[in-house]
Amino acid sequence: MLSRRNALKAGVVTAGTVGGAGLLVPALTGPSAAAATDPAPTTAPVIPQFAVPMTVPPVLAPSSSSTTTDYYTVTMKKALKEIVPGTLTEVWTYNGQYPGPTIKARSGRRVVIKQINNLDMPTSVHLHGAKVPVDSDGSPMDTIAPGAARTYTYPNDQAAAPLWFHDHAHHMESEHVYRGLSATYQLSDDAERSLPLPSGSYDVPLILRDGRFDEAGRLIYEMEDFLNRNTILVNGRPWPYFQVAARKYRFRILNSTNNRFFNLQLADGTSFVQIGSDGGLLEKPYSTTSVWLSPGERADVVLDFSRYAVGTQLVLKNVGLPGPPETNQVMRFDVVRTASDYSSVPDRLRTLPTPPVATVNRSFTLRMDEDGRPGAAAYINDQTYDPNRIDTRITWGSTEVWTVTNANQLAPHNFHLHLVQFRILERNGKAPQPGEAGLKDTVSLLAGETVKLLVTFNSYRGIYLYHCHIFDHGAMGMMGTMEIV
Ligand SMILES: [Cu+2]
Repeated sequence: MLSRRNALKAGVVTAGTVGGAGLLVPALTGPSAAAATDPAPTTAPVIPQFAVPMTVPPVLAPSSSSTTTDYYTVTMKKALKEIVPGTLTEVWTYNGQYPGPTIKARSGRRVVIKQINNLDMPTSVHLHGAKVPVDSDGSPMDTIAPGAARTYTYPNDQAAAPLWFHDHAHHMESEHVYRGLSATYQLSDDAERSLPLPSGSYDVPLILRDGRFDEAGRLIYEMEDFLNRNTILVNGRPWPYFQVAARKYRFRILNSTNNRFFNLQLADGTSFVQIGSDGGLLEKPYSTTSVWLSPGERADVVLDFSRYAVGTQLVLKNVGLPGPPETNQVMRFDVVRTASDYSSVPDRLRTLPTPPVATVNRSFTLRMDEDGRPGAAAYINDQTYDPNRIDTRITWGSTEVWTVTNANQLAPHNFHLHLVQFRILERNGKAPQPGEAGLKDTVSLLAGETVKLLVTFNSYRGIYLYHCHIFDHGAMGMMGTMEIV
């Protein structure tokens, strides 16, 4: 992680130049300092850290079920939620909940979701990480008009994985997700359920995001505003505390931000065990002191609190990245009781299939204007997104090596493919770290980095997207289309 951290430290000085808007806005030094010195009408409220309990999004019950399928109905609508203590924030929600309700699905069992759009903007629902037919992929131009509804069908023909559904309406997804259209979709299978991992109330999602609020509690949205988004939310609550027992927990961590990288570490520097990533469990558990998550990436970790005395308070930190200093803290675990623990982390979690040999090589170069020019754009292979253009034609059944390079000097990117889970063959010419050696759908790319991905296209045909999952960069053009024929 050292080289990545150093690379990002180099970015600290200049990150404000990315996209231009950041140039005009000095980084905040703290909520109180901002309130005292910032004459702008959007002064930040002072939100105490570790003052509110973390909550867990409710699991949505199906409206009906058949022998093969669970049917759900979800209504997208605005709601008022207390996020900044003492104020109400208007958020855009799935079913009035923020973050949205969790859908629990099982491999081999279909989920059908009727999405009703009661917002005043078009929306599109994308199930990130899922293998789905093109008409249920929620592509940017395939939107649900205000007042209309649409039914998405998810076959769940893939192994257990921590999926995520969020808005993907073209040029609007960045703001829509920021305003709340985001929820987790936990796909499990029998192999995963047979493992003795922590379960039930010891299996907890941690949905991370940032935000910028004004004193009235309103969420302020501006493009490329990450230097001013000084509030970290976990499951929709600012820097919460979470009361835990002195035993093992499984945490399913999702970076649901528009534009913030996390390098998560425990304040005491101790290690924890990463057991999974985007596409489900790793083959083997991996003991580490940090987890790196770019926007859209997931990490499944087991944290053993039995080594701490009751009464211990342990902060989860975000270390060494550009941003307001408040974003260096994420949440706090408070060890409040003992508990029995029959869970364990097996040495072998899963066996991944041996991928086919690749027969096609392609290269993708990610680059954005980072000199602060007005109207800055972002490109893949020197082209901005055009939904009417097919950028990459793929023969169904083929396995390909995609070499993806971030050609920027400063700006970080990442790379997400719809439809598929891939393997990372190399990062900067070397084997990937154990935490990204499993199945992935999103890969981090700091300035100058190159990854080689092994991708097999053997499921659905049609036109799908690949793009930078920093939503602002996608909206600036860093998206492309692939047609599998
Ligand atoms: Cu990007």
